[in-house]
Amino acid sequence: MKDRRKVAAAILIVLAASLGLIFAVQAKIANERVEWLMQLLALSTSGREEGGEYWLSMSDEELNSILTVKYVDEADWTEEETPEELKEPRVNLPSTNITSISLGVKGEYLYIKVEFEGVIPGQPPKTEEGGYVLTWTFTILMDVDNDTSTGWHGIDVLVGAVKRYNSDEGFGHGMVYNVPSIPDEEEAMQQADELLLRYKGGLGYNYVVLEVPMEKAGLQPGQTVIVDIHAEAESEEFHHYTFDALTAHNATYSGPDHPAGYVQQIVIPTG
Ligand SMILES: [Ca+2]
Ligand SMILES: [Ca+2]
Repeated sequence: MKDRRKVAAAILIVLAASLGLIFAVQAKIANERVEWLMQLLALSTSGREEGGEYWLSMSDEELNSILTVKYVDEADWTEEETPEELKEPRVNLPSTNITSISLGVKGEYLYIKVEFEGVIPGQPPKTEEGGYVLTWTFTILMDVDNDTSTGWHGIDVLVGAVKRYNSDEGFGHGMVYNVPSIPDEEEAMQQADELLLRYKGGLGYNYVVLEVPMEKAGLQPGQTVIVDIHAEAESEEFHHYTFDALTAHNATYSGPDHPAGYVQQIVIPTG
């Protein structure tokens, strides 16, 4: 009886330790995913405005005909669902509440449309603490080759958009690719390649469409890709003032633990 108790206690300790490790790794990546986004802002700022060089001049009808696959977000990261390390204030900031992700392929491009509950404001929203939101970000981490030993903690490509309210930089919308297998974020991102993506939506809209060149990203139609898709806001008071990650039943990931955190599994449409 005593031995059994000892074994049970040992198992509990191992379980607790491994859970702690998983959360520690998740917290690390979730908290340090900013460097690369800021890198996008450092790229040329010309042509980023609505109607500018990088504005996707496709009609809504044309885009809708391309976007053939939809993942509806079923979780709004309520108090119960939110991991402890992200449990800063649970407020509803509609511009960071993802409602769906739509995908489509045309020619050499993958089109990704993310929709939010509310419009992404051009001016910083006020927080419940009386301060302001500093940064709005939307992030897609991709483990393109489904191999955690390649890329930054498995991540080979990062696609996203960013608005930093306390600066006069515009709306950032781009991709970092060819990410080397280096665990340190700064080092990995410095050695990776980057480019601005054509986009539609953003500030003043409740959606963002990003046009991803498939070959550069290492993507092919029909391919399964492990992703972490989330939006968050940093305020003067909190690193994670809000946080919402896509959770869709048709994107459930069933593989082994992944260092990227809140992973889902999506299929690149065949066009
Ligand atoms: Ca949501
Ligand atoms: Ca990988």
